[in-house]
Amino acid sequence: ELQCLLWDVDGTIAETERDGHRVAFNRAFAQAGLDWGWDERRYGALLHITGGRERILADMADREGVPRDPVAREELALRLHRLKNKLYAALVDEGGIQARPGVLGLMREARAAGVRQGIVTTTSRSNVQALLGRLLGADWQAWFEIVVCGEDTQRKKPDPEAYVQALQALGLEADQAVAMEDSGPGVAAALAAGLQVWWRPSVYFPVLEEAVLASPRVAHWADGPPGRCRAGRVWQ
Ligand code: XBP
Ligand code: MG
Repeated sequence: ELQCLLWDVDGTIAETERDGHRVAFNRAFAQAGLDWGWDERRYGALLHITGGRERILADMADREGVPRDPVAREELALRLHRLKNKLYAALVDEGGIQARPGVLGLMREARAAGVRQGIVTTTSRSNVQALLGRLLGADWQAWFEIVVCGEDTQRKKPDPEAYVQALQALGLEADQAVAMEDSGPGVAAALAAGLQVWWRPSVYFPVLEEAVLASPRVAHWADGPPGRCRAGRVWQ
């Protein structure tokens, strides 16, 4: 019996990547005096590396003129990532990012029906705070029993660790929760943890591999969510 919604953040709750994180990364590079830039195509390719700091490091591997010393490289990536997150929060505060259609409605329906909810993301906690504070208000944490962020796990999606941690914290079996996801790595993480998935295509993940979509545990979120919340349960 499904009784819990586990929400991915980026790409699922809002289209944060192209006009949010990507723009903030580029602003951070510019503010740091680097002539680096990620256009939409490059960023789309880099999104398969989850985690902003990890993404910067992966990009550095293909660049000239970056520190050769691995420690110096790590430090630069960390500094750029912190700056990016600050700039991302400012962008969100300006109202630049909206919730995707149907998201707030489903969250409200779940809350009213007594369906448990959690956040499971590879994004930094500060970015979750900025976005959900803006979309749901200052008491956004009251909507979710658990909030698993990038800082909370050893391994980011597609590793199932974040979902496994969420299930443990909630005291649920895998077949009692459904993950709302958009990305290939996100869907892979949820499936590897044994969950049902409601997959929602996003700007950078308009399609997934045929084999993934054919899984009986994946339902497609088209015009609206493929199920409803009623009487403490998720029906699909
Ligand atoms: C999200 C990510 C994050 C964001 C940026 O993946 O991979 O890295 O792109 O946030 P998912 P940070 O939606 O699958 O959780 O810079 O805080 O990592
Ligand atoms: Mg996502």
